[in-house]
Amino acid sequence: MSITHSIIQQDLSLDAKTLRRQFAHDVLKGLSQPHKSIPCKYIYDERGSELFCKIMELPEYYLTDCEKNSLDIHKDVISDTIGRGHSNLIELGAGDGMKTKILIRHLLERDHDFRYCPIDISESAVVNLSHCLNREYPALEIKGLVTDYFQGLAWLSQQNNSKNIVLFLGSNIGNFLPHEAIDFLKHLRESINKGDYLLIGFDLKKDINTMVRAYNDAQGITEQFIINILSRINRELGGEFDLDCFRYYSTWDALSGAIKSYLISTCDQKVHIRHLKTSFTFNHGEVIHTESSYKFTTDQCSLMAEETGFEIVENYFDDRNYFVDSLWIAI
Ligand code: AVI
Repeated sequence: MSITHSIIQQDLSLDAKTLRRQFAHDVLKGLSQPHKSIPCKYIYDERGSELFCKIMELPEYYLTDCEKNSLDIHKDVISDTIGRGHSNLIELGAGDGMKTKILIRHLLERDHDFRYCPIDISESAVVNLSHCLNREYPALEIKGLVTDYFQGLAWLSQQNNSKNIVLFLGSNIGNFLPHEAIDFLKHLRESINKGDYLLIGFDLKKDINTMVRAYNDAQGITEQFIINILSRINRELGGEFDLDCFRYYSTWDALSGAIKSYLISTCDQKVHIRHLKTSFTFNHGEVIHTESSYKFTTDQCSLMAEETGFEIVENYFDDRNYFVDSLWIAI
């Protein structure tokens, strides 16, 4: 069997300079608004991706265990449904790919004919995952892409040769604003063909304390993860943030149905960011919104599928009904 293990598609990978320019632009825009914010995608540099891997192992962060449990229980029916013909198994926001390994192992054991295409903004995530899978499954064809979701979709639209099975796991969809999630899913639908599949993970609404605890772990790893965004600004944009002058705060927003995470200034301060040639003023108690993690009902998931050109094939729940991996078909 031929082995392909190519990691980066140069033509679509965003180069470091472009990424840095976008980062500078988005930070300037976000911190210049009356309600300051920084897009959460910038949390994921090498350190942020490492910290996220630690979060996924925390006892409080139930999402990962629930999704692994759901994939494990339903892997037979998932693999039977997607069928055996040659396919591209494309993962958006692959991260460390640990959940996906459950499916990959199962498909390989069942002699499915597929290649695995992890797409992630973090180069280290794609490189490490590709090396790790290549070591464990030398016969697995892997084509990794270092790019953001939207460039990833542009690449996806060119993959017409085989059936596409797109994985968007981990409730990554929950980090979009509701209207952005709809636009993204419509765009995704336009990038694939009728009959292609999307396996998408949603964290479901549940007991409030359980959800809040998942973002307020006892070891403070989530705090380090979120505050890393300020270290990244210091490192890459010449920022002068004193990390001790901000504290992490996250809470359940019942109206929007999301855990909202913030960094709160603990004093009156002015912070200069050299590459932006700008200083930003923070009053004591002023917040920077850093992340929203939306939670869903199964009715909301059905509406999203309907609105974006998909039909639900089946919902795969974990043992506790905390999480659902929903298999959608493009119609
Ligand atoms: C990646 N994403 C789905 C995570 C979430 O739950 O919103 C990121 C995260 N933030 C804090 N903990 C985990």
